Amino acid sequence: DSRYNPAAIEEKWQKTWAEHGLDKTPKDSNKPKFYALSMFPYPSGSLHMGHVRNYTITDVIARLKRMQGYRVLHPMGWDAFGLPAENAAIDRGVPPAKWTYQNMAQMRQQLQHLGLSIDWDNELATCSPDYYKWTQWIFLQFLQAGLAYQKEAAVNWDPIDQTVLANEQVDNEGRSWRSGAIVERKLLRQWFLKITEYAEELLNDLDKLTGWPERVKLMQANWIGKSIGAYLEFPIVGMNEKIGVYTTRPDTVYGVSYVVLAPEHPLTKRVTTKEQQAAVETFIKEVSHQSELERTAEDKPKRGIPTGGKAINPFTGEEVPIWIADYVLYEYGTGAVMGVPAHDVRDFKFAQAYDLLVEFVIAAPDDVDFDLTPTSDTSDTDEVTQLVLVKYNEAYTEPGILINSGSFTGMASGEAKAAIVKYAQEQGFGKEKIQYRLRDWLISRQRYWGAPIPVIHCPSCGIVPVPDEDLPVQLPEEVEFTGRGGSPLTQMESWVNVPCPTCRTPAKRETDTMDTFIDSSWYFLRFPDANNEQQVFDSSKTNDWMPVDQYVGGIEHAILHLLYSRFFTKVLRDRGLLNFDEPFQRLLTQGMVQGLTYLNPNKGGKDKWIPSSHVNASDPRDPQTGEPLQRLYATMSKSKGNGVAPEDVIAKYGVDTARMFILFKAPPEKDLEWDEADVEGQFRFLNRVWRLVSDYAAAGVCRKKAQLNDLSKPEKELRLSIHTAIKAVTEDLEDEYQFNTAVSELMKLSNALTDANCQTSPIYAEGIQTLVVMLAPFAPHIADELWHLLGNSNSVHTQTWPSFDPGALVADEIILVVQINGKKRADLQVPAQADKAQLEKYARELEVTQRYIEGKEIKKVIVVPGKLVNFVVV
Ligand code: ANZ
Ligand code: ZN
Repeated sequence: DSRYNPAAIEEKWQKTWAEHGLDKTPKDSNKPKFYALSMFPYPSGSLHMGHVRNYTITDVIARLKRMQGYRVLHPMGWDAFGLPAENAAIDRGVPPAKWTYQNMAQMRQQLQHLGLSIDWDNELATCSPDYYKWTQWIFLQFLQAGLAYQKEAAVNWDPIDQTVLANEQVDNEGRSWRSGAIVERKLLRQWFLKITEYAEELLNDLDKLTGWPERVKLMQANWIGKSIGAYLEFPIVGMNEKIGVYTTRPDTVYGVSYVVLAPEHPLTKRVTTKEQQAAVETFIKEVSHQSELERTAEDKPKRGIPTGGKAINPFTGEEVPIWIADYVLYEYGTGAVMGVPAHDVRDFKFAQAYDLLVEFVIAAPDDVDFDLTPTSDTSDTDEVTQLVLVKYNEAYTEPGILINSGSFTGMASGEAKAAIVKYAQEQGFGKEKIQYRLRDWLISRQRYWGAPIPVIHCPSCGIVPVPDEDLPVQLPEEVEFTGRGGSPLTQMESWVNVPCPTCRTPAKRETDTMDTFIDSSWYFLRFPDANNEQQVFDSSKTNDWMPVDQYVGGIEHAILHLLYSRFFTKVLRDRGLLNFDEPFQRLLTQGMVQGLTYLNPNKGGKDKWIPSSHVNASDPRDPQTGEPLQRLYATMSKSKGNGVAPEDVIAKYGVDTARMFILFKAPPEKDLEWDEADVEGQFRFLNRVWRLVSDYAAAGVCRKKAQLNDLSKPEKELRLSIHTAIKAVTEDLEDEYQFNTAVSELMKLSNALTDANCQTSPIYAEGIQTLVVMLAPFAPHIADELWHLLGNSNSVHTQTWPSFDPGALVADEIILVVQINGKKRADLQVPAQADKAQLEKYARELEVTQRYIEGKEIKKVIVVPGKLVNFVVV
């Protein structure tokens, strides 16, 4: 049977490639390196279409680069620690390790059916002791460098389950997702990594990432959030203490009408007067139930309470009230703010709600339209104030000209900022301050399924790192998962109690495990040397393969994973382990895979989504109510019931068709609408290629060499199509990975071959071969099968990517337009290489021309080579 049978050939080739070690990473080779990496998956249990798209994109690139003469590293691993495994243990009693390794086995098998050219020898799993040993070792490197520390931090505390919760585990009402208890803010000792120490470099080096999408770089820059401002001190009335505030608008300091502290600020208790004490305590308690998002959202009302205390504006000597408010965050700046309602939107709302003074000290340049000098008398400035107060009935947040600001009056904001900071510095109550929004990374998790933080708390020595030779600190296996009472590790006495490595007195292990983002912050450094038992990696190997030349993954990792990985790379570089600054040279963030989705517009909540399996596609109606449904495309998800299972598509059409469809349907960064008709379309295309090539092979492959200087017209035309296709496909894959247009070019070439009239020519043989070779990265199985049908015994994947002959791209003949006095009189096919004189001759010899010029005087002949000849006659 000579029909295209994907199931048979795909299995056969996957086996053959494995047997021949085709996907192995070349060990020693002089070829240039190329590191192609997909963001590794979480082993949830089954692959979804988003995975298939991600890995297909990376695989096409890896295969292409091999054919283009690179040695390629294309590995795969598992981001295998994390909560779902622990929840499975709590809900179903399966140990987290067992659940995780089962899922990995299942997904590995699914991946292997996708025909991805992955070198499985480098496989790694972050939950394996061979791996987390080195995660722990890296943590100790941070500790040694002074980049890991413990401090008290406000965390979400579930008083019923007695555990810390991540922000995502607290719902909008402030309740625990598990127990339903109102979550409290509690100060606990937590481990942090000092990412802030690298804030400036993480920001500046974004400029080096020329192969990253602009929007990802922008998201990172905003996350780091550098702001240049001032630190100013406000003395507290009746106390020998000051409140330090951070402000980006020191130019507004004459407009301060109150000072406001975060509820967690240590000074709140001491500045509060007796009369206010009870009210302040109640307020602080209430705020502790709110999330940061609720506290700072622009549209939420700002809530606050006066402490009764007063502070002095060091510039004016005036007393202003000290307040506490929910919109001030303890973790940012100094946790205290100077309130300037006239020029800040939040302060304005706050002042309106609590009837605080609004004093304008900045005016738009156009509103200060008369001579105003710093020495002008008070009546002038009063006048300006009047003018401004009438004009603005909301905060004026733009820079402008200072009014009502003592000796700074009349300065522009920019100049005034510098002058005010300088004055504060001279007087000893302030200085310039650069502030980053980025905070140190809280990495403690009171959870079991993560890498234990490798330190021991000794009553006499303090924090003692676990000695390198005792790593890894292994997770105990005989653990009970109840979901209550915090991490199961705290209850494992035999595990917790150990002698201090330094002084041997009884001590306790740290029971916190690390945030799983730590595991994924360095896995790409391990792949070049994944099986090293002696070292985290051999630096020479990792330096050789790194940086990753092409990283492919989801946009959801635009900030955290990518920022943490950049941070780890820089720290390990500074520890002397790496010789490069940035881990990922080029980044491709692939779009979502969307499915056809049905929605009942009359229903709300989750019920409005009607799973497509319950719907008759030709007349979509709600199966319960009979109401007609809306159709739309939305990201595939379980909750919408709009997913397409990869295994179903593969069973029906084969992997090659699925890959071709994914690549053809949309450019990789764009969302992709799953459309069965287009899948069929690609299946038909592969069938056409199959017939084209197998018919040709059956008829006998031409083995003659082409005589390029002696080609027939159809041969020349076909050769033009072949080399145009090589050029176009190569260019589409060069800078932007435009797989969709590359596939269209392959379709064009296939059509040109179908239409060609020179089947026995060596040019035709070249065309068939070129088609099969260029198809190889996209549809690897069918390409290898056809390659063998053509009589080759090696694999198509070991072929060199074709290059085009510029000579073949030159057309033989062109159409020449012949004009008389600018008017077109004829079209004429002429040799493309004809020079000016020859063109004029061809045009002149034409019968039409003869007729028009007969008996006339030719005043001028204009020849535009390649285009036209114009005779000017009178
Ligand atoms: C006075 C002022 C006047 C301010 C004005 C703004 C406009 P960025 O740019 O994000 O750094 N702020 C400072 N610390 C804060 C905290 N812990 N919680 C909430 N808000 C805080 O923002 C800096 C500005 O945010 C600071 O400048 C401060 O308000 C406020 F017309 O100071 B500003
Ligand atoms: Zn000790």
